[in-house]
Amino acid sequence: MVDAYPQLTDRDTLLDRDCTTLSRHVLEQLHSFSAEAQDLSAIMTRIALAGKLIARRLSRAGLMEGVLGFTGDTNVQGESVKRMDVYANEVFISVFKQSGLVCRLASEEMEQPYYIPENCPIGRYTLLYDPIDGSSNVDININVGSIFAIRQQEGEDTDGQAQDLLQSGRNQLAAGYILYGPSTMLVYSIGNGVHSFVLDPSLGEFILADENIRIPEHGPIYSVNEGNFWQWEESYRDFIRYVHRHEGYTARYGGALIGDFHRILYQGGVFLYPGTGKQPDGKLRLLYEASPLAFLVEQAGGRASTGTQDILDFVPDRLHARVPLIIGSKNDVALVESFVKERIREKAVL
Ligand code: P6P
Repeated sequence: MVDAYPQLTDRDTLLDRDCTTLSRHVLEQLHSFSAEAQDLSAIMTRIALAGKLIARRLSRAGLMEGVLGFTGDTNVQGESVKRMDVYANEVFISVFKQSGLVCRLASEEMEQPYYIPENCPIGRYTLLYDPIDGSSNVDININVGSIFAIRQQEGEDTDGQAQDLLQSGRNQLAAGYILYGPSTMLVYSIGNGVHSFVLDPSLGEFILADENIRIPEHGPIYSVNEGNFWQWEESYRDFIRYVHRHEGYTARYGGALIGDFHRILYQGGVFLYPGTGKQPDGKLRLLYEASPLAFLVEQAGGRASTGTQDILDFVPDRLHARVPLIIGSKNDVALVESFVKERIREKAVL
């Protein structure tokens, strides 16, 4: 019997996989070569270039003067700025200059959005990003990441205050992150599933690794800084007591949101950064941390919540708004929310 559809040999499959680069994948994802598809593919290619430049710098950081450590400045978040924060922030700006694509960049490191005037008449896209997430890990060679979201500019931004960015995360066109770990990975979604790529330094290309990643409905991991235990509302202490008393849970907390999120995306579980007495809205920023990851996790079948509301429905009142973040497997996010809602019910009857 002649096989009507000769199977691809391993070699052919491998070759096909090696040729599925990020830019090709984006176009395939959009099933079109429209102007918007080409734009998004080109933007993702620029983001990939930024990732390669940052990964290269990180891989040599311990060998070079003036790469690690602090600048001595404090950013808009009130945090001490690392030299890598500044470098990575500027890399994203530079890769989009002359791109004709991105008119504005809104970053954790910049109080106001950065405008690229030569792009603005044509480029109607805004990049929102955290150039180095987890920079406290940089000097000790533990994984860090970059987080990004792409939005379409809506209306005129006449006063440079980017008020059109103060919208729910459901207006994101695309979102993703770059994980600088033992290998450099890029994970993204343009609303058609979540896909991961591994940087092949010998090719200088991000090569497709996993398509349509689905987060388990439940997982064993809970990821939270328990050092804040007594700063939380009682409901979060209730959740921690629950996982302490029930079999099948394990704690993992790396100090960089991206590493903790990436583990949960693959293995299931929940990451939480609740509000505290000093920071009732929590520490993590909405527009370039929580919202992009919420977009991704919902695309992967998971959930992201403030404790009482979906992250993607939260409308910020300012560019650097913070939100409490509970994100991961849908059953585990729902479990945390159940403790929050129980305490709200109890208060209501008092
Ligand atoms: P803490 C890094 O500074 C970051 O913004 C996230 O990447 C990380 O999850 C969190 O802060 C860690 O904060 O208070 O536990 O050190």
